[in-house]
Amino acid sequence: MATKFIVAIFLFSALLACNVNAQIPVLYDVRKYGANSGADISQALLKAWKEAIVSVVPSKILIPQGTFTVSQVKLEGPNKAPIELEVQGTLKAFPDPNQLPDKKAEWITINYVNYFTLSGGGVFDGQGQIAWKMNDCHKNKNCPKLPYNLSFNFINNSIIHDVTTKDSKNFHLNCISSHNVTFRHFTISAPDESPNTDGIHLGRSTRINIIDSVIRTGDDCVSIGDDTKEVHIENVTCGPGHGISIGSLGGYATEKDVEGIYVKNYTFIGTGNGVRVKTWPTTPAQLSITNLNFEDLIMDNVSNPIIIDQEYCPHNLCKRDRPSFIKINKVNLKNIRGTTNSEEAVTLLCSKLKPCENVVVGDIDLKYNGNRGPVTTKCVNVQPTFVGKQNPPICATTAHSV
Ligand SMILES: *[C@@H]1O[C@H](CO)[C@@H](O)[C@H](O)[C@H]1NC(C)=O
Ligand SMILES: *[C@@H]1O[C@H](CO)[C@@H](O)[C@H](O)[C@H]1NC(C)=O
Ligand SMILES: *[C@@H]1O[C@H](CO)[C@@H](O)[C@H](O)[C@H]1NC(C)=O
Ligand SMILES: *[C@@H]1O[C@H](CO)[C@@H](O)[C@H](O)[C@H]1NC(C)=O
Ligand SMILES: *[C@@H]1O[C@H](CO)[C@@H](O)[C@H](O)[C@H]1NC(C)=O
Ligand SMILES: CC(=O)N[C@H]1CO[C@H](CO)[C@@H](O)[C@@H]1O
Repeated sequence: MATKFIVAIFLFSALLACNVNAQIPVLYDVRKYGANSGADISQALLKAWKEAIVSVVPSKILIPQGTFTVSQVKLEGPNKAPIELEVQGTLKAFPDPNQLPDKKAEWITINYVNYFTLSGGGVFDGQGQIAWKMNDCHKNKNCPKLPYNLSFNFINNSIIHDVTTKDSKNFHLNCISSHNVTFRHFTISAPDESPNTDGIHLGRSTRINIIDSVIRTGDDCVSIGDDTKEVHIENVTCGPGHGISIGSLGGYATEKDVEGIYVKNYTFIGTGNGVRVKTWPTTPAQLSITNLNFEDLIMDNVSNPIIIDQEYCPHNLCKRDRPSFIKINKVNLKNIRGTTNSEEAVTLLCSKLKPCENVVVGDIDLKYNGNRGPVTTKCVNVQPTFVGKQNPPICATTAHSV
């Protein structure tokens, strides 16, 4: 009798466990909350979200196919169970950035969630065309700040896949203070001439994966800010755009280390830079940048395929009296092929105060498709180890100037 009872309990728990795993999420369709195409669905989306985040079983919020306006929305956790936002349709921002109810906040913000999934094949259309014309930040230090398109902060164990962000008013996606987040089949598109439209900006985060994605934009495709560790970027195409940037770093004394950046099978098409590390001179920050791995990269008509610049000072708007305090250590550049349209294909310009260490450059084959030639490797305050094929030829002298 007792055995039978135990077996029954065992079966019952097994059934329950099975059920939890295979659970179909509870559906929250925004149409049930008053969303209809043409109108602003922000309130309906927020209502659906507020019900979904308190659910103790997995939930899914659905934005069906169609075109919807979202004026601005902030979706925040904490959530009690896994939560998914499935966007099948196109979400459009108001074209004029002055119409954002809160001009200082992002268009769509998702904060403080765990086990969140964004999916659905839909499009986030930031309608940036008017905002870009208002951007004069290249000549005006007090230029009005325009919001990011999407902002996902303090999110853990989350997946963003099969969605497109288009024509953002500023950076497309800002992802700060997040851990274990994967972007897959994530498409970013904005024209070449759109200013400051960085693709994905990461900061203060760990274990971020960006895979199987396409980024076309007017600024950095991916930019990595301070206190970021273990970023894996694989099978991504970037261009137009400015490539992948680590930094700029050193602007603030409170900045923390960057460590473990892996970029593999990445194609750059007509970009200003390929991979770039930039640190400001004359700054109080003392952090280090360690363990950078750039492997199997294809450069198609890129201006600066590989550049470490520890004297970064755009538009000459900085002091240059002291070298950078930032230490760059352990850099692997391996199997980088294609074409460059500037003579300086590989530039390793390190700090006199903190020379770069443990830099390995292997199997580089970059052809110059201009006519000023010859194409060169520039090394300052660094003595790289060269292995395998070297075109351009390795830097002949290691200058200790600057
Ligand atoms: C995410 O993880 C960090 C670090 O483990 C933790 O401090 C934070 O509370 C987590 N956030 C959520 C929303 O679970
Ligand atoms: C990272 O997040 C994914 C997606 O939610 C999850 O499946 C995986 O278990 C997480 N990894 C860890 C170590 O928590
Ligand atoms: C690489 O990414 C592209 C774009 O998303 C995708 O079509 C392709 O299947 C990916 N390749 C592999 C080997 O996964
Ligand atoms: C490498 O990238 C190219 C171009 O994006 C893609 O076609 C190919 O499938 C990728 N290979 C792997 C192994 O991801
Ligand atoms: C390469 O890029 C330069 C400058 O961006 C451009 O003028 C030129 O037309 C491009 N060449 C090819 C072959 O795409
Ligand atoms: C609230 C918030 O995070 N606003 C950000 C919007 O985007 C600009 C840059 O475009 C940031 O400076 C703001 O902090």
